Amino acid sequence: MKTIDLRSDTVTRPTPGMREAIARAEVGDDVYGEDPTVNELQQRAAALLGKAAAIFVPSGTMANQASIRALTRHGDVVLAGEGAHILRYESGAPAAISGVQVKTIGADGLFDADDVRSAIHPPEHHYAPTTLVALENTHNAAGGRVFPYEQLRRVADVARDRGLRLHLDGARLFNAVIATGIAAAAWAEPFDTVSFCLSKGLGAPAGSLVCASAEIIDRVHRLRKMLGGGMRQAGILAAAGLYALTHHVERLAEDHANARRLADGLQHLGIVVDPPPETNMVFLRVDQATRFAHALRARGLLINPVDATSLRAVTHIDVSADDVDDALARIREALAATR
Ligand code: TLP
Repeated sequence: MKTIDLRSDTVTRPTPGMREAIARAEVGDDVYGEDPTVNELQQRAAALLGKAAAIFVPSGTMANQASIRALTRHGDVVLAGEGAHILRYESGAPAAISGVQVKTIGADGLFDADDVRSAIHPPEHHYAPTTLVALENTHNAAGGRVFPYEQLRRVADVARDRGLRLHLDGARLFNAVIATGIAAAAWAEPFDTVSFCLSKGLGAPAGSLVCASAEIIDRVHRLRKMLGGGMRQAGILAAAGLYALTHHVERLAEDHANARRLADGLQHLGIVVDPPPETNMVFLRVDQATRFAHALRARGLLINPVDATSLRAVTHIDVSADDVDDALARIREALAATR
């Protein structure tokens, strides 16, 4: 029986075309700035996001944390949505690496201009300075939800107006692009730093980019070195990233259709899906998530619990519509076995 892996879109393996691009990659030592494929990827990413410069880093976590460090000082406050990946899933890095406090605002990962306005500390010595707003799009813990564009612009306007900097965790920015038809550069425009990942829905084995002004990228470059993220013949990975940007962006629509197919099927089985999927994630609400995940695993279907009563299923390039139907059949069996 074929294992169907819906734990994350990070589990994808390079396609034959991507492997060929990797094999053909021209490389050099990127710590000397001499890897032509990395340089090409950085230029392409900067152009795509409408920023002056970009830097290739090993992971989304490093992209976020180097950006936060580049934009803040120790003791500052960073505002972020509930369940923000930078706070929940990055091993305490904002406190450990940047010495900042993260304060969550709004609900379900989303927040509006008023939430920012009322969270900013007054400029008085009792209070830590509030200096950065970090936004996540699409929002992972909130169900792969797209941050509504007009709302994002309002948040950015108030942040700018109050002298705050802005970081976008765009690990899955291209899912938001495909779901809305709004270009990556339009999403990125108000932000000082934007990170995006090649190793999620885009299907590359590793790597993320930070896109920003040349001055900020210079600072992130130093931080990448400090954090141990300087890689040598990284063109091997950058080639996969270039291939992904050419061949794997438009196809995200298939992942989104498969997520809807899965959600519809689950609802037919009487499983609550909440929220309705906007991109490639489906959140299942059940009585006992861990027990259900075990029953699924016994049937060759991998879906991770995210809390006591929820599981997250993520569609990706290695999952077809037939696999979704097959997954639904296995879920039906697991339901019968755990009732
Ligand atoms: N998210 C992973 C896990 O860490 C939860 C996943 O399987 O979804 N920002 C966002 C919004 C992310 O979802 C992730 C990865 C990251 C940053 C970090 O990327 P990596 O894993 O490359 O450090």
